[in-house]
Amino acid sequence: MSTPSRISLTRFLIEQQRDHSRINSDLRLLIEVVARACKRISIAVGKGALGGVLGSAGTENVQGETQKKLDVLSNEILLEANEWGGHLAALASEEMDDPHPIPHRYPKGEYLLVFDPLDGSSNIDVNISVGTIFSVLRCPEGVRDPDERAFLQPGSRQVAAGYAVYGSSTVLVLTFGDGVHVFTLDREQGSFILSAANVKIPEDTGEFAINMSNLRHWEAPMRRYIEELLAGKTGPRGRDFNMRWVASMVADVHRILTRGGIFIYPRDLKDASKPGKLRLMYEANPMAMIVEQAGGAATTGRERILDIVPTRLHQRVPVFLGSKNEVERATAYHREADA
Ligand code: P6P
Repeated sequence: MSTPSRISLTRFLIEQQRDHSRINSDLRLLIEVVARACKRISIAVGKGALGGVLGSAGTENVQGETQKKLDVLSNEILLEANEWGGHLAALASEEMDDPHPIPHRYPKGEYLLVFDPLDGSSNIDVNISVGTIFSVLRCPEGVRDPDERAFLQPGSRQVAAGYAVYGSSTVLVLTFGDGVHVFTLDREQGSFILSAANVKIPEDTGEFAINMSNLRHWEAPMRRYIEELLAGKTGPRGRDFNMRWVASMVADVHRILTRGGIFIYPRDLKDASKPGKLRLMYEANPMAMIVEQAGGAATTGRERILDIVPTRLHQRVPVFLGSKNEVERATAYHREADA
């Protein structure tokens, strides 16, 4: 029998559970309800100005950032989708100060879900791709009412990670620690269809992604690395480089997963109290797991992101991720400077 060209997310998850024992039924349910929530978010995002959900919600999140109406809506969609299934012990989100407990009327499960419901939302009103990023951890043994401490596990303990990009197409990217798989939403059928399995990031690249306006605030090794790229053929790298910066992490990371590149949001001295802009638990960690599973690398410029033991739910870290050889070079420059 010929292999069907269209493998749905449901079939893929069943086979991961039945044939490969990679996941259990609770984790399969978790991914299915998150994928369904992403479809609902995709529909809301896709309505744009006609949906009455653009613009500011008039509130601020724990980061002190103005919340967009779609930030709040996306967060509510993910909470509602995950409360009743019995697969989670608690949830946490960029949009909520503290973890969200499972209501007493529902059973609890063994997993913790932490997410950025709508990353890049500052791009919403100008119709640039945004996305959802999520990370799955196990709830520590014996913890019945998990609080922030239950979430403070290194990224190497994630059992799954993924993101959805709401762009020209809606794409869902997943890893369970055994490769990275890409699903594209068939809008007519309403199903995510496997479009690429075991994706690999090229180890070398000619493309970098960074917000250059912060250059004067960077540390010396960071400036050295970028100035060498800008010097191109005439400089020590002996080749020209191209630059992209969408200012939606999901869009930049998806480009890198698809064709290579290095994404950098370094520590900058604009605000010395902040070690970086991006959040460890629901941006850096899930993207680092995905990138490493695709043969790339992910560091803070000094250490592997997945080794960091978190101290706070919303802590920030510098992020260097993507094509292995470029991330290793930039990291080596920082370590040399420290030495
Ligand atoms: P800047 C979006 O707000 C975000 O958290 C990431 O998605 C994105 O990579 C970064 O911030 C953009 O930051 O400083 O360029 O606006």
